[in-house]
Amino acid sequence: MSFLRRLISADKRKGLDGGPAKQHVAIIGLDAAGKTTIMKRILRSEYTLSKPTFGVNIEVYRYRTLEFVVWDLGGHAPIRKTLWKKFVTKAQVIVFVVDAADKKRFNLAKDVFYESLENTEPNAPILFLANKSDKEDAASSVEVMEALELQKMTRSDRTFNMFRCSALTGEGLFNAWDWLVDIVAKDKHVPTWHVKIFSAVAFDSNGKELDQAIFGNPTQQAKVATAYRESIKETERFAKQMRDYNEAVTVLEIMEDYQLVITKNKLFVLGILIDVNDPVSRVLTIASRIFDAIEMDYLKGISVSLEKVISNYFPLDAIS
Ligand SMILES: Nc1nc2c(ncn2[C@@H]2O[C@H](COP(=O)(O)OP(=O)(O)O)[C@@H](O)[C@H]2O)c(=O)[nH]1
Ligand SMILES: [Mg+2]
Repeated sequence: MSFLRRLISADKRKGLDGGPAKQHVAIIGLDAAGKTTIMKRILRSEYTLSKPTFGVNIEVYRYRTLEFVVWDLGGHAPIRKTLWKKFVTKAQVIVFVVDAADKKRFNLAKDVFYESLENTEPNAPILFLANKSDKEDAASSVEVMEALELQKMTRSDRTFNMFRCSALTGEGLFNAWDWLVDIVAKDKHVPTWHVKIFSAVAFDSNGKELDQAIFGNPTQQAKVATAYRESIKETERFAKQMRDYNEAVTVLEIMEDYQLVITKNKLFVLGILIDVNDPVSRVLTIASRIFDAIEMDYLKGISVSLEKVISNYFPLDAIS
């Protein structure tokens, strides 16, 4: 399932008016850690980004039953702190964002993190994001974990994890979000192994199309034909936009039924169209294998066949 849908379907409790109860996610971290950029990156996929409310230090994003409260930690007036407590106390999930390149403020980040931890619900899972991994001077996950003294966390009953990511390129971000959603949806069995690949398209890094593949019975493809064409257009657009980056990822929802995972490595850009309910992390694993295979062909001067690569290596993920 797409991460937002999974979050939504995970929340089966009813609100007072009989509708589904809100699920609250607190996104915290020092200013300039990348929180706003991350939210925009994630919600853009669903085309429903709402305008931030409240002003500079607090942003609230809503998506159906989900409420994301984004908060810059450190240096707030007492009145703000009261408001903050109200938000963080009711958050079912906490996301703590660190700028992995801002080593001078690691200590401050650690202090404000443990300070805010006191106000959180004791069982709320925590996702640590070591953001800005695209920067050359960005610390490794281990360095960030040590800086935040996360060994302390292993002594508590909390579920937590850390991912290195870049809100700029999308690298690591969607895997992290998949993890978070699985944690929130853990009462519901979500099969995470195979996905349903409807189609795939590959471009080289200059935006030249290399191959397209469509899976399944062609007579039943009318429904996906439009999504397929859309996915080619979007992948090409992404290839052009991300020309200057070696690695990049995004996820777009297409016609409500599909999601398009677009991922770029040094040489190629791949757009893979899957079911809207499928986990993005599986597709990223598949994509890295496809990159290896098509790179070999490409370098040998053999024309790329996505259909061959996907049906050979991932037969259970291709729509039959
Ligand atoms: N290089 C790089 N810059 C980033 C990344 N994420 C955010 N930024 C930049 O860092 C600055 C602060 O980001 P913002 O999202 O406003 O941080 P916030 O204060 O935590 O909401 C902006 O200039 C962003 O463009 C990233 O992953 N890589
Ligand atoms: Mg912000």
